Amino acid sequence: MADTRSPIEQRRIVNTAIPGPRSLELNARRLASVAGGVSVQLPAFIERAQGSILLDADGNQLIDLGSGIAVTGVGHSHPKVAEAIAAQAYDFTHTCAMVTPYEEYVAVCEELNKLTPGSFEKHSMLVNSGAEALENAVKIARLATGRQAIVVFENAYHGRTNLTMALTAKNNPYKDHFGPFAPEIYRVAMSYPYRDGLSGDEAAARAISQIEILVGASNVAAVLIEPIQGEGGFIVPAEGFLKQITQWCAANGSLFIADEVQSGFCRTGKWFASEYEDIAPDIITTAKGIAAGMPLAGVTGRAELMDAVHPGGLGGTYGGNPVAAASALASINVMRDENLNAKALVIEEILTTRLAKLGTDLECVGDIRGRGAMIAVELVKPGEGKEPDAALAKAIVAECALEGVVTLSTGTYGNVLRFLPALTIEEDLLNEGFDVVEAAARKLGA
Ligand code: PLZ
Repeated sequence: MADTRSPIEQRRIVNTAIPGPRSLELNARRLASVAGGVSVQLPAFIERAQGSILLDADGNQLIDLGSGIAVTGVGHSHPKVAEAIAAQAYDFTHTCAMVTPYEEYVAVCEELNKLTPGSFEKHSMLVNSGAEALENAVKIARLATGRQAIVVFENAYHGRTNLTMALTAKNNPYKDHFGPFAPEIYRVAMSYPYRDGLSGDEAAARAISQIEILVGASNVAAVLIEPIQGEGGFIVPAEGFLKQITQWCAANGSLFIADEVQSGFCRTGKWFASEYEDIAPDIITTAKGIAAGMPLAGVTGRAELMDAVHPGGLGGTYGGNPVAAASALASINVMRDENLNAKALVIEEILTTRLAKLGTDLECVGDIRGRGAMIAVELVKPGEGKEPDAALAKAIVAECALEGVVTLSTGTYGNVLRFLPALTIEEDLLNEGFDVVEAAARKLGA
């Protein structure tokens, strides 16, 4: 089942304008057939991808610094993952885990229970997407505590389904005119060191006071947070903030749920970003990096919480699909065998050093933050006001695309340029990709 074609060389090639003529033809078909609400950042149609290179329909080879939004941490079509997927597809592709089970589902749950922080007994369930994991985490937390309120934070992103839209902070594009939204969701202030200047203790005291005054401690089923906010702008809360919140939860009978959908699976240089703050969430949601792009997500939590739900209360047709589960098992082995936590830290060193250098030359570099291979730069207008510069972020992303480098912007204000390369990216290729970003920033920024 091995791929007999020659591998895609890990280098950038720009043959045509990007998107090129063949991609433009395909894009015309897309516009004529795909719902307009599903938008595309860069209509370069991909035919194959390997490692950190996307090969498009016009023969261009793009350096991928986004990993499909933090998904292909092990690189595109890692041979061990591709082979595991193919082998499982020949064995069987579906039985429905609720009808007749299979070992792969159990094995992924065993890995999740083992790898997530917390030495207590854990159980897991598998679903198809990050949003679905969040939906189930909330269901479990409400049933297990007998309470209804869910506390979330400014800048949060948790998905696009009805419940998760309510959990997500930003209106446009995620929520605009899609209401009414689910009730019993309360939003409090996030620790955002660059913009609020508060210590972890101060920011936690502010959030806890809001919870106690606006919600009431005894109503809170769970406090839900991304340990590093992803779509919000790679916001790393001040040290101690998360710990204080977990302690408040423990003291008040509320659960602490960490959404590690974006930050999990070696992305930050540890298996889970929660480990940096030495916290053990009661429930953790995972997706994205877990299965190299096959749709798989998980909810992992204290066994007594996960088992509080009546048999049959959790499930879904495809949850823990065998092909996706086989991909997860192979991906997790790659993470272990190739020590991708260490690789993420090398990426952090390269990106933060180069961004810091850029920051000494350019006033638009407001803040550099993140951990591991989850690094971002917040762009601001020159001057003291830290005024977000979303147009600059957008222009840099567009300029990089023309030069064959895929980057992503993010953030509540849309002014954050984020880097999410595959953890397996070769250093030379990462540096070449960043050369392009740097040239674009120097050309367009001040
Ligand atoms: N929780 C922390 O980052 C997905 C969203 C892209 P799904 N982030 C990328 C977009 O615009 O739709 C995400 C996340 C965190 C939950 C989710 C949701 O995961 O697999 O997209 O449902």
